[in-house]
Amino acid sequence: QRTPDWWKSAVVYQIYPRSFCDSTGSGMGDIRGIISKLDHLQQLGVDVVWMSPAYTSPQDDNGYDISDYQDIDPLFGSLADVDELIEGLHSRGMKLVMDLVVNHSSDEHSWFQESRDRYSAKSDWYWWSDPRPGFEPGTPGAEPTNWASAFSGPAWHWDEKRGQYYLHIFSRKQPDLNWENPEVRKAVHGMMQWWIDRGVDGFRMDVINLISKTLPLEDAEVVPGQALSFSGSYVDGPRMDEFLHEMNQAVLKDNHLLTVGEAPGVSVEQAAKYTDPSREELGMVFQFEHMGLDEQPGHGKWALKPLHLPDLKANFAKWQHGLEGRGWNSLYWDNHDQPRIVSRWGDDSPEHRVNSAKTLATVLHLQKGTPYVYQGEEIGMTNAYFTSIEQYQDIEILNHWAEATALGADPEELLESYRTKGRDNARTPMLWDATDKAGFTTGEPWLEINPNHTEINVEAAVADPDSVFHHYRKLIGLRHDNEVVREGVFALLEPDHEQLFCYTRTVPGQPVLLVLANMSSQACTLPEDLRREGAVLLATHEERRDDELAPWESRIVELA
Ligand code: TEU
Repeated sequence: QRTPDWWKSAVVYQIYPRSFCDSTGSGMGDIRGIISKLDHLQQLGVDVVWMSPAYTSPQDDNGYDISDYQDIDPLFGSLADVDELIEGLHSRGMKLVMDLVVNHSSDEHSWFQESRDRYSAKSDWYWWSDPRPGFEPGTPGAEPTNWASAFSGPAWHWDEKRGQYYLHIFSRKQPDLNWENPEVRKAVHGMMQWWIDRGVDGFRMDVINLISKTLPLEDAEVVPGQALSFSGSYVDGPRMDEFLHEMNQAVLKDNHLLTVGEAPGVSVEQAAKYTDPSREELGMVFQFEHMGLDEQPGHGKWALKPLHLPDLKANFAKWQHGLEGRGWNSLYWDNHDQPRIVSRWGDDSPEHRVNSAKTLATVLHLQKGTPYVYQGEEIGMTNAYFTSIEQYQDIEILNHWAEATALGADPEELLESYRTKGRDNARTPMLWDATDKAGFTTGEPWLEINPNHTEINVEAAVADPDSVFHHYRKLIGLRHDNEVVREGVFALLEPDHEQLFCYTRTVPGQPVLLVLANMSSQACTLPEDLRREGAVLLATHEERRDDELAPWESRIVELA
């Protein structure tokens, strides 16, 4: 029942299972909890659920460290629960996309355990290497290259049993698979086919643009003061197109699956290749350029810098134009790795939270591409505002804290960075109602529930016709019902304006759509040429002036 390119008119909802809904009282969300909330997703109008990993895992990186790709961790339920979830989604006209995490496995995967024996059949399934010549194993500098892990420390770990180092771009419990080995690629294809046969409608591919490493593995150039993680020669490597096309031909082609490759560091040019239908690689990618606009370039995510709106508008325009007629954009603000957008680039004060969440949604969803809604984004959930390191659970934060405080960093500065950009901001439990555990669990939640759930929760949002929830529902409806929203060519207006985000979408022969948005907490005069007549398809404010936008006011106008 999947037609070609069905996913180009779809809206995807991302579920982070451990924080969505707990059906057992364990304090962790689970698959039966998701099944119990399918009516909420149907009411929202989303077409696809992307479920973050629930596979067997030691949970070192919350399930992005997989020890069995073809089983479900008892924490989340069973394969039978997944079958029931697929049935529940399909019976509602929705689809399921699974997370494919194959740049690395868990070190507890049987493949890795076998590979630790250098004479085993899987000896070459991971990146093993001798110490740097002249260095004793386990001594600083003995690592084969100077690459840093994304989760602090070196990207190589010494394995006593094998007597060699192994590469781990992420945590030491996430060894990188060796994609140069055709047996590895074949095993991944087989696992994907197994899930496709089970009824899965697509894959979100975790850091897929890291699987091809430039050989030989060499030291990264050291730029004083610049972050070393992601500086190695493993982003968009030389065999990426070959590996993706091979995967496409093996399991994706003719299945009309949704495929989205998470691609940290990907350029527009490379993304145009990855998503060019004639190349038969991927349908779309998650690019990260806009996510880096509030950090000091080259200094990593914790080096904060205020967002300059013209930079954001220029980046969106670059990607809209860069993929127009060549590939296809994904559109996102939030996911389980990013802080919540209404706190990050909106205004989550009681006065402005609702309108800023709505306006942020409008300027994203009216662009060309497939929008992704992260759990809680549809009700304007905010950051967690933790005040002590003990409240955090994310390995990325905890490892950075240990490393940075040991080097003398100011703890309060670090906590401000984590409050602003930390991944746990997105991982606090979903807020279903105003009861003391927000309807998420009857037990002790694995991560603190945001105390503002008394005002911000699904029950209140669904009951309030002016809520963020109903604004998302209407935006999703506009995409389903309006060809210009799906196909219209994007054109940015007022690129240098520091409050306004305005653009048009055009399909020849159809009314032009004009998006007007004030992305600030101050009122803003509308330039003369933007005061255009036309039907208002969706607005944040009932009372509207034609010469001024109120703080966080936006509207979509079908030009007469
Ligand atoms: O994320 C990869 C990635 O680029 C992010 O981890 C990012 O580098 C980091 O979060 C900076 O904020 C994917 C998954 O989405 C993430 O949850 C995993 O931790 C990571 O890969 C390893 O699997």
